[in-house]
Amino acid sequence: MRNIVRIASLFVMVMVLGGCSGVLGLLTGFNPGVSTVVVDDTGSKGISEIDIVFTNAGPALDAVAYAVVLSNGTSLSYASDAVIYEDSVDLKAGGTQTVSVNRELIDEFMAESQETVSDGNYYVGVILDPLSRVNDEDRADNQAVSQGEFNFTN
Ligand SMILES: [Ca+2]
Repeated sequence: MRNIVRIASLFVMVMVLGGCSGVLGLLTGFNPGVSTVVVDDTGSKGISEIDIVFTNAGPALDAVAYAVVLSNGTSLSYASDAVIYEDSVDLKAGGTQTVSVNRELIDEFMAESQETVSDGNYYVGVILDPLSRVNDEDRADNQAVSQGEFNFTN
């Protein structure tokens, strides 16, 4: 009995000290991710469509935010790369989900957010849950980047 009380108090301490969301993520196996980014750049302004495959190893998660960025390299930064599109995705338990973002959506988003980027060739990256709002036991799989660079023309 004493051991059970000890274990219970230790658990409460870990929850309080470690931050509830992180510990809950570890206990329940939440692990949304993004696996592939496929770009169609055959449009008159270069990049015309981006197909993103999201993964979700754990329980269902609703409205998980993601950002599409243009980057000069394969490592992505939500803070410093140009964000050309943002939305959220509902992820079913287990399996994968494909989302297509077309150029019209990108242009609308950039006009509204007043994001600007120079014409040029870029890697196209996707960052899932860029502000770390959802439970996730492994954040290493929350970014994916295109195979090579693609032209973006304003
Ligand atoms: Ca993850």
